Amino acid sequence: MSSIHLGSTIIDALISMGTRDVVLAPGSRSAALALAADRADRAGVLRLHVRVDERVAAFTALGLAKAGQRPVAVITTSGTAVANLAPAAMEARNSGIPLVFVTADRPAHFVGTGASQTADQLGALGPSALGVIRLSSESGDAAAWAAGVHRAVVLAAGHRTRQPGPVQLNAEFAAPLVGELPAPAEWPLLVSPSQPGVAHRAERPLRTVVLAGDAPPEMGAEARRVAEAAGAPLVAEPTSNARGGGCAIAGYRDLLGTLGAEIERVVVFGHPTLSRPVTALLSRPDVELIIVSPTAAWPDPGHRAVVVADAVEVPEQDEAWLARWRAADAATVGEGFTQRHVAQAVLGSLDGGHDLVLGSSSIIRVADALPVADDSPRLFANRGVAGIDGTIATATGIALADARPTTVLIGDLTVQHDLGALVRPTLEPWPGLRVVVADDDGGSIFHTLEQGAPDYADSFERVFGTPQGLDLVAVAAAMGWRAVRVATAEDLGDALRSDADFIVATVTRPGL
Ligand SMILES: Cc1ncc(C[n+]2csc(CCOP(=O)(O)OP(=O)(O)O)c2C)c(N)n1
Ligand SMILES: [Mg+2]
Repeated sequence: MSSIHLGSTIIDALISMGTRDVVLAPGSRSAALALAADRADRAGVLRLHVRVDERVAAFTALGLAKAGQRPVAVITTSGTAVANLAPAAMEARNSGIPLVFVTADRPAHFVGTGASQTADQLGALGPSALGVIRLSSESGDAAAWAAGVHRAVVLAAGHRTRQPGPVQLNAEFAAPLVGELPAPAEWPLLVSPSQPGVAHRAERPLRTVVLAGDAPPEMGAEARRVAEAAGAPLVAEPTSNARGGGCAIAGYRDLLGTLGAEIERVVVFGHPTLSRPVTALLSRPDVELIIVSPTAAWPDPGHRAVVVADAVEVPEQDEAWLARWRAADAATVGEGFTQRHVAQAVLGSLDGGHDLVLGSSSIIRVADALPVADDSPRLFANRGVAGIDGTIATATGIALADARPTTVLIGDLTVQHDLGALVRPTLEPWPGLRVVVADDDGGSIFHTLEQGAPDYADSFERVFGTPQGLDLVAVAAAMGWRAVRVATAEDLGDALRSDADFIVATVTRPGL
């Protein structure tokens, strides 16, 4: 892929998203965009307007968008050209006019080196931009670039937010800047304007799986309802709050490698992040990907979404399709005393009247592979960026919100990231919170990742495992918690039935 491909794809995707007017202020870095826009103008699919001064170009676009009531794109070269968009951007932001500022840039590694016409131009429009979307000819492919344009246009148009305005689409072009234009391509994305309750009807009778990632309880319930109404297999991460009923498939990670090949459509609810087989599924070009999202920040890391909607109706599935998934489904907890046993015991001790907050390391993935439970607590985790910080404090907030009994189940390093949250202020109301720690003295998740390979064994413990040898029972007890340590499933069961509010389960670390 090259700069001419990037320029061509941006123009094609703008056209696919309904852009009819583009204003160009010429330069060198933006050459591929200029050539592609000129070709589209000659083909009659776009009106190209050329202005020398970027400030004039931007205000011209503002007028076109104001009267035309659809997003207009402005193309500039790199450097001070971008800053000249600011006045029109400010006006557009404050009058709600949809503009996509396509700012050509040098590859990031040139910024700050004294390279010609190069400055840090990200955020050059300051608070006027509703968002900044970044593309580079040196990373991703045409589908990824088109997906960036989709987001820019949808954000500028306010389709999902009801707040139109200016967006910066910053595109890094590496040399060579010109070349033979690839054939024009179409990049359709059906984004329904935000209309809660209006469902997209997926008409074609494709073999469908409903995929539910991290989601609030109401969205999880809707994912489960859609799967059950259609009789479709339900792949539900633990904090999807959808993981229950006859359609939920506990052992989906393994099955995606076999039956997964036959999937023709995936309907996504929430924010799936937990496993590589799911990430791979979301990147497959042969799968029709429908995203159910109430916002403009729909998840689509594989850049394959074809529909974004508030709700969806899926045609009824052939019974054999679900039956095959169910027949192959299996989930076991195995021998010994591991994170799996802890997760299963904790989940098994809680019903729908409880809340459970899961730490964002191995424990949530372990919970993801457990058998589907009949009566599950409401589940939460910080999966936005999957940090292991602030988990206990988050759980106290969740417990305070609804005054429901709340358990937080986390790894030992995750506890250490948030020791401050164990301090209970004497003058403050404190919620009913219990902490359960799966203590394997270090970060066991890294054993399952690339750095867990034998090649890195010499460095592993020091720079990934990081055992601290901390007596977490003593730490918690010093802060006034009723803390106990357990090392067997039986003792854990007893502790969960006791009034202990800080339970440290010493588990074996995989790989040791
Ligand atoms: C704030 C933050 N720092 C670092 C990381 C990287 N990280 C992810 S998991 C992990 C180790 C977690 O260890 P532990 O809580 O003991 O859980 P385990 O993997 O042993 O189950 C680290 C350091 C992160 N996600 N967030
Ligand atoms: Mg650990």
